[in-house]
Amino acid sequence: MSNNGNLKLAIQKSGRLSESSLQLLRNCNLDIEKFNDRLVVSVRNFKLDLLFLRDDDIPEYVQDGVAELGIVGQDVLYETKADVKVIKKLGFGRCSLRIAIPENDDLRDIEDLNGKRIATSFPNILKDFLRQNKIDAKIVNISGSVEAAPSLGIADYICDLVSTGNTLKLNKLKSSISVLESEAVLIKNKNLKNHSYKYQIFLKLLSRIESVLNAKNSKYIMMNVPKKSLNDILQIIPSLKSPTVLPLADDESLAVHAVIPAEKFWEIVDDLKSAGASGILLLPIENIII
Ligand code: PRT
Ligand code: ZN
Repeated sequence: MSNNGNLKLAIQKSGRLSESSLQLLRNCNLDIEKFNDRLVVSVRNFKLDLLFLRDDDIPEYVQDGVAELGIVGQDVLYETKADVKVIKKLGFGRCSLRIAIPENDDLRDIEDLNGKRIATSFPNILKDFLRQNKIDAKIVNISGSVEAAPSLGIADYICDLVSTGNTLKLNKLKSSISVLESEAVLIKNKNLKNHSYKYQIFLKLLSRIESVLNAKNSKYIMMNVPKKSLNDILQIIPSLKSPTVLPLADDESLAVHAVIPAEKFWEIVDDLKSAGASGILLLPIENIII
């Protein structure tokens, strides 16, 4: 591997996290060339190399310093028990590690897991979960197609990742207790601080990632309001900081601009209209540097 002094970030080569990981980096204005089958690609306009790996290998590679940073699901991270620092949740790759049971079965509470055989490819996480809840169940460790285990008779229940729930349905299973809520996270080697040059590159990258994530969760709202309604309108807007108020040519109205949490827009739009706001515009934001 090239030793060009660049910081190294490991991401999944091909899978559910690959596209979103690359998209996040491209939104940070990193110029990444097509990687085809290469293991390492240097970013053209930043002191960063990308390592494309199987997701299961990423936590250990970061722990051992082969890469200083990695992007991986919390499920894989906790299963490998690698000794790394979690820097940031990245808001994609969301899923839930759950106990699932046959459709016609019933699980009234967690105690009903006692004495059952549970198939999973996450034996470490499941073992910790069972221990914490003082449950005595048998873990059947399988690496793929866990959802087939109950119909094959090798387990009573399964513990697997669920996102839409379609896979469970197809296998006549239903989702039950949640073991772990997971999303992609940025992880870091614990000794990175000792390499001051690489640490500075890391801080720059982190500030870009934070600005992209902040922007993704925020929108810029603009509207016209009658002067007399200004106070009512300002009460309604869940602004990140004080809104901007500008005079308009007609002397009766004002323009109000603010940055709001994106998910609040539909909650407040009717209240804004009732309070007299008109010409409401909602715009995406590319970056927010706080
Ligand atoms: O080849 P490599 O080892 O790199 O990839 P992989 O096949 O091991 O992993 P991959 O790409 O499937 O998943 C990578 C990460 O995506 C996981 O570690 C999770 O953090 C996250 N993720 C998000 C998911 C899902 N959603 C998901 N639905 N990982 C797997 N699934 C599977 C699940 O195992 C089940 O088989 O999808 C099926 C269920 O999906 P639904 O939509 O039918 O419920
Ligand atoms: Zn994997």
